[in-house]
Formats: sequence, C-alpha cells, structure tokens
Amino acid sequence: MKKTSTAKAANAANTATEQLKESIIKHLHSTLGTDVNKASHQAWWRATCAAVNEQVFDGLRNTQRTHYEQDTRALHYFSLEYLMGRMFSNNLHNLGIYQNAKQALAELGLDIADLEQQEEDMALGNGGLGRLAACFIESLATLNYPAVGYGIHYENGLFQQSFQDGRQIERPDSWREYGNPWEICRPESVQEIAVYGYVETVFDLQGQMKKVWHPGRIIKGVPWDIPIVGYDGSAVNVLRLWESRASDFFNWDVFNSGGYIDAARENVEAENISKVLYPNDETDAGKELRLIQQYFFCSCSLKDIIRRYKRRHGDDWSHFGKQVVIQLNDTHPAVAIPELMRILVDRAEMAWDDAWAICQQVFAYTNHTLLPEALEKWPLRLFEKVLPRHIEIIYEINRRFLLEQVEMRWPGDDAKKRKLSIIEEGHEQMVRMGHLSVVGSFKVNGVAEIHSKLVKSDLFPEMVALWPDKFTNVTNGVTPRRWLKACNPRLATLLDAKVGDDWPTDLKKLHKLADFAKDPALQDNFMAIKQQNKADLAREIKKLTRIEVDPAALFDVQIKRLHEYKRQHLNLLHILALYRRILQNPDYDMVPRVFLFGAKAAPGYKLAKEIIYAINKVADKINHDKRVKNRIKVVFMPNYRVSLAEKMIPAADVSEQISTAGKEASGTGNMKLALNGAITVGTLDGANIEIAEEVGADSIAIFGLTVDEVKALYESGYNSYDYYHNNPELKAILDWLETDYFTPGKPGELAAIKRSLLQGGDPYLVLADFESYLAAQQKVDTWYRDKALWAEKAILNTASVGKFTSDRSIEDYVERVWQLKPCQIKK
Ligand code: F58
Repeated sequence: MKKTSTAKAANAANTATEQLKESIIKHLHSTLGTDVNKASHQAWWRATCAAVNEQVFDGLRNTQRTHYEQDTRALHYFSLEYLMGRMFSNNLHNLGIYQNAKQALAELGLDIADLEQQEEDMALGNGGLGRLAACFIESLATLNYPAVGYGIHYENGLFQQSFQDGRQIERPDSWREYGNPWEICRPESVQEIAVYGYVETVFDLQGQMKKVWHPGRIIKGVPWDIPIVGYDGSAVNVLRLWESRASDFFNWDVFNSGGYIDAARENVEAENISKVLYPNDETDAGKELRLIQQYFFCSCSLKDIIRRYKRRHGDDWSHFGKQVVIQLNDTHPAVAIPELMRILVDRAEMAWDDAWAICQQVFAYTNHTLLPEALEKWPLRLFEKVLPRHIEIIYEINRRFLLEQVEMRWPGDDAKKRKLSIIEEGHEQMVRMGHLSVVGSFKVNGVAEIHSKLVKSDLFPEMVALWPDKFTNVTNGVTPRRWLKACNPRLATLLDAKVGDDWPTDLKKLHKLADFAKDPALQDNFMAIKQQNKADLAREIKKLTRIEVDPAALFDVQIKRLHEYKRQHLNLLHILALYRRILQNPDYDMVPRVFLFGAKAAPGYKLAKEIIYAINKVADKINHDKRVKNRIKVVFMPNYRVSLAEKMIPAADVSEQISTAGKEASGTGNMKLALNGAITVGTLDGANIEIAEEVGADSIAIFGLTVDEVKALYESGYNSYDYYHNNPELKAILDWLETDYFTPGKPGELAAIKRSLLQGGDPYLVLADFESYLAAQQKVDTWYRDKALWAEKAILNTASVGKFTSDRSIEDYVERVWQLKPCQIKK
C-alpha cells in the first residue's frame, strides 16, 4: 500500500518535471526567441521564470476571483519600501516545485544555482522596514489573508555600493534595465492624481460653503503588479507598485498652447517622482520630491481601493470601514489620512464627522523608530505649496482634536496643546506626521515589547492618557521560507528529517530539536552543515574581495545599515583590541576569527562613511600582517543586500546585535541569524530581549547597559573621557586611530571616529559599553573552544526562535489590529 502511494508520488513528480521542462523550452523559443543551442544563462533564467509564471498567474486569477466573489475584508499595506530581493527560488519553493525545477534544469544541462544568480535584487527599500514589508506580504499570502501591498515602482532601487581605496562609492541601481519577469503592467487600472495649485472657497445654491481645489499639476500613476505566492501556492496576493508618468490630458493642453518644451519638462518632472528611492535610513529627507512621492502613492492606492469597493457597493459608503483596513508602515504614508478625508468630504460630499468615523475605522499605524532625527516633520510652507487642500484638512483635524480631546482632558493647559498639536510651533512651523498618524488611527503599535513600551512612555505619553486602548505591540518576525528553507537548504533538509517537514508553516515545531541538543550525532550533523555553509561563503568572499579566509575560524557577522547607534565602530574597537594584544604578545591565545561586515551608509552620512573607511583600512593592515598568523581576518563585503544576506546568514557563528539599548526598535537580522544557528552577542535592546527569553541566558552573550541604565547615564551627564582615561587599552586603541599606522603617510585619516567618541560626546555610549562588550566576546571565545558546548548552543538557537516567524506577527496583527478572516483558495 505504502509502496504504491510512494510510486504514485514519484510519478507525479516526474510528470511535473517533464511538464516544466517542456514549458521552459517552449518559452525559450516563443517568449525569448532563442533556442537551446545558443541560449545564455540569462535567457534560460527568463524562460524558466515564464514557465513558473504559468502557475503563478493561475493562482493569481483564482485568488482574485475568490476574493471578489466572497467580498472579503482585506488588508492594505501602505509602505514606501519593499525590499524583496530575488523572487526566483522563493516562488519555486512556495509553489512546491523547487526540486522539479532543479531536476528539469539539470536534465537540460543547467545548474539551478547559476540561474538564480541571473536575477537582480529588487532593492526597493533601505533596510529593516522595507524587508519587514516583504516578509509580511509573503506571510499574508501563506496564511490566506486577503491583502494588497501598495508602494512605489522605483526605477532605481537602493544604490549599489563598491569600495575605492576603502571608501564607499555609490552607483545607481537600475534593477529592471532589461525588464523584470515577475511584474505585470496594468494600464487598465491607471490613476490620476493632483498636486500644487490653490483652493477656492465657493458657496452652492443652498448657501453651503465648499472648498474647491484647483490643482497645478496632474500626474498619472501606472500600476505594476507583482504576484506574491503563499507557501503551498494556493493563495497568490498582489504587490501593486505605482510608476509616475506625465498625464496625457495635462500635457496636451500645454502642448496646444505652444509649449512643447514646457510639456517635455513637465513630463520629466512627473516621471521623476518614481525615479529613485531615497537612500536615508533613520533620517528624514525633508525634500519636496519625497513628500510628492508619499502623496502620489497614497492617493493612487486609495483611489484604487475605492474603485474596487465601488464595483461592489456603488456609492454606499456604509460598508467601507468593514471591508477596508490600511496599515501605515511608519508615518511615510500618513498623508493618506487627509487624502481619504478629502475624498469623502470634498468628493463624496460626506459630513465631516461621518468621514472622520470612517477614517478612524480604516487606519492603523506602526512606529519603527524612536530616534528624534527620524521622526517625520514637514515644513508647513512646503506642505501648503504641494498639497494646499490637505493642509486645510489637517488644520481642521487638529482643531477638533485640540478642542474635543486635549481641552476636555486638560482644560486651559496650553503647554499640553503645544506639545500635542499636529502643527509644531517655532520659527518654522512644521507638520508632525507621527501626531497625525496617532490621531487618525484606531491602533498604534511598536515592533518589539520594549520598543512598544517606549513608544508609550517616551514618545506619546499624553496620547496614551487620551486613548489607552489604542496602543499595542506586535513583535516583528521573518519568513522562514526565505530565511531558512530557501537560503539554507542543508539545514532545512536536516530539520525535515528531525522535526518533520511542516516547520516552514509551524516554526514552533523546531522546538523538538532542543531534545537532541546534546546528542553528539545531531551536533555533528548540525556543525558539519555550518562548516559547509562557511566553506561556500569563503569561496564567495574570495570571489568578491580576493581575501582568503579559513572556514574553520569563527565567523563573526555584523550585517545591517551603517549607523552610529548600531555601533559598527564598537565592533571595530574590539578588533583593534585583539590586534594590539597580538602585537604585544605574539603568542596571544585566541580562537581564530573572521570578522564579516555588510553595510551601506546613507550617501550624505559623513561619519558612517568614515567608519566604513576605517574598517576597510584596518582590514587591509591586519589581513596582510604576518604576525597575526591568521588569527584575525576582517572582511567588509561590498554591496550588502538581500541576496548577499542569504549567503552570509547560513554561515554565521556569531551574530552582532550591539546597538545602544533603547535605540534599535526591534531588529530582524537578529532573528534570521539565530534561526540559522548563530549565537548572538547583543545588548538588551529591541527584539534581542525577546530572543534572550526564548533561547535562554546560556545560549546568548548579553552585555552592556540596559535601557534604564542608559537613561540614567545620560541624565547624570555622561563623560566619555572618563572611560578613555580609565582604560589604558581603550585609550591606546583610540590614539592609534590618529596615527598613520593604518593609513601610511596620512596621519589623522581615521581620526573622525575618535573625535566623535570624545569631543563629540559619544552620543551612543560606545565607550561606556566597551569593557562589557569585550567581556562578552571573551566568553564567546571560550565557548567556541568547546565544540560540543558550541554545537549545543547553536542548536538551541535554531530550536528556540519559532516565535519570530512573520506568520506569528501577522496573526498578532490580525487579532490585535486587522480583524481579518482567512479565505481559502481552491487550487
Ligand atoms: C527599522 N527601521 C528599525 N527604517 O530600525 C528596526 O529596528 C526594525 O526592526 C525595522 O525597522 C522593522 O520594524 C527602518 O528600517 C527605515 O529604513 C526608514 C526608511 C525611510 C526613512 C526613515 C528610515
């Protein structure tokens, strides 16, 4: 009996492989116009994508039909960023045809790994916030929730990074120069939006006052759909990204009045809106074009949602709040709130209170940062110029809020009003997008327990007093399909055998592994896999940087955007300490380590770029110093991005999560690394705290000041010179940076770091945490010498982080915020 069913399964797989092979060849001929004898890897890759798309589009049509027929409530995720990475292997895995495709390609004489490398990363995001959006839309599809992701179809994603003499160079990222096989243009769903102009007050025949906006410019939004395949492939949701174009209508007018050149210029300006992703993380750009980007995609998306709603409900708005929920991914899409008000009040002629009631049913807001420089504010003058009607609506929202909420609660308290007003007073008035988001939303969440607490206590305490139930937490998560199954196939196969193959959708199942954490056989297997992954990465390192590293060394990994608060320079100080010890004591006993960095610095962030330069210069010196005898290697991997993360994470032994406590909202790299068996060296910050709770104190190396200690230290007047003078090793290292030791003939080239840590006041307490960081690293060194002990801790990490699947995050959002129902899609 068993035999026949196995035979049947094998037959089905054979048929699937055969069909795929035929389809690939068919597409090579009919879609790519080439043939098997002369096709390049690029052509084979495209032909395979086209073959896969046959299944993707089936799923897409099924899903859309089912959602329409059942008139489901749906989530709309509004995000300026989606850091998708590559889609190829994830689509194959989620459709359940990865092995078939691998086999089919092998039979055609091709290695699937070579084809995977053909795809450009879709890097339409900066870092954690954009990657979170990508994980979330994948989980939403996997869990069968009706959902659409909305964003911008940037022509250029996050810049590509290279190093020239150790310094970061940025080049544009034209990811779709030759077209992208995963996206479909939908000209039938084009939208038009307006900006600039002026507002006229008119009175209708009944003497009712009305506001009429006469726009200065019309812009066309062209939607591109990217199908998002859920794991097991039954639901296929959509990521809809808007590309800006000049409006035909508008330009025709200019053209007719003899302004051909003007028309051409306006074309360029309109098309600029979706030209490029702003490369800042954690500082807001404050530029007119950025505000227009935000409004452009929000307005297009709202109109798209309303168009779909009206197809079903006509002009009856009474169901809108029941059918539509919109999640604002940070404040960047907050302008959607006044835009929906405008549509309801000015266009649908609804009474203000009714319109506001709808808004408050629809919007929810996620905060991703507490850093003051990242809290979005717009100069009121700029806002008024770009969106003259919206600023009036914001005034009215604010007026009612201050009168009906703040004045009622704190009568006569002008200081409270000043603090809570959506409009910040000062020598330049500003629109506070965080305030607008809280006032306009029914739920506000932070992204890890500690962060959500700080959002309440430090950012919006009065808002909490007004609306205690509005605030909640949803701890971030990552999709285990991409971040384990696809990127670490060796470990995935071991897990299938050990805990069953349903862990990708039930990550807590990994916990079974904990029972075998001390089992020598499992330890051997687990560490052998790590070793193979490290050997793979060593080859990649050699290819990218020409640096040779020993896969037997401990791989210590810090991968994230470059920022002072993330403290890559603390890591550098540790490296310098070890190097100095080796120079002072040639027999210095340490576990050989490879320090791996991956990070892009915002192009305008000087000190971040200096830190990259310093790491590269120190790397150069150490890697060539014979006296080091390979005990230390330092590698800064160029052009860190999702597809590189997928190679680095499976090979990591140590995960560096060393932000100043209270500064990293959550982190998600920390989850990916622990899931792949890396041991965290980390502060009690963001989700590290929850990771520590899950893996247990013995399987993580925690160090540094806590959030409360950080606050107390700032308040007591932190003086970084105290640490400099009291720790001779630290002093020697910092002084070293001023010499020309690492930059021969050019003393002072690395001095910016020392300056920021001393004269600059060390805003992120690097020196305060130095000693305890080194102690944690020493502990890791000791652990690593005991192979069984290390293996046990590594296994316990993988076994214990089931909580951090993005499926759990999504279920939390569903329960605490969205109130959605899953909708089963028949295949
Ligand atoms: C990140 N924010 C947080 N912002 O820093 C990180 O702790 C968290 O895990 C992650 O969000 C997901 O919640 C982040 O990535 C940006 O990149 C913004 C881009 C636009 C400008 C402002 C920063």
